[in-house]
Amino acid sequence: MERTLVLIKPDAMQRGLAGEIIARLERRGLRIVAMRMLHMDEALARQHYAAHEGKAFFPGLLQFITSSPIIAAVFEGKNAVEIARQSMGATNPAQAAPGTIRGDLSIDTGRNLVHGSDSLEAAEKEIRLFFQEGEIFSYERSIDPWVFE
Ligand code: D4T
Repeated sequence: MERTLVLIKPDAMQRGLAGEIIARLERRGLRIVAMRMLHMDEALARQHYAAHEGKAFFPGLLQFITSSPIIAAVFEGKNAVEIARQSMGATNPAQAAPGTIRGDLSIDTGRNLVHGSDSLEAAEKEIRLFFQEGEIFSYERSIDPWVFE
């Protein structure tokens, strides 16, 4: 079982696409184990996007990701990292396949709606930036919704 960090970026929030994006990931078979709406500050954005520091698009990326609230979520499931990224499609929406979130709903790399961790190591690091371990839910002891009293 893997966990991955998903960010519903400011453009998706402003366009009212949060529900659509969450629904697609849920329907794929991934389960929400943590979720919060927050406004990223510059310090958090710099940490999250540290790998891109120095690149030409970095200042614009920081400005964009801190421009309005986002939803941060942890999704869990078998191969969650790869499955989430596949459902999101290529970083550049022009190359994202139809049927993917970016391929169906966006047209520009800088406004590509959603973030998904790109490896298990990145997922662990990124999840820790947004959530404490105690905030991540476990369904282990949940009541089976298809067994009735
Ligand atoms: P994120 O990290 O947001 O899920 O995107 P990806 O993992 O798919 O892509 P990335 O790390 O390469 O890029 C991070 C972020 O920067 C924006 N970006 C990227 C941009 O504005 N211009 C660019 O040329 C690139 C490569 C989009 C995603």
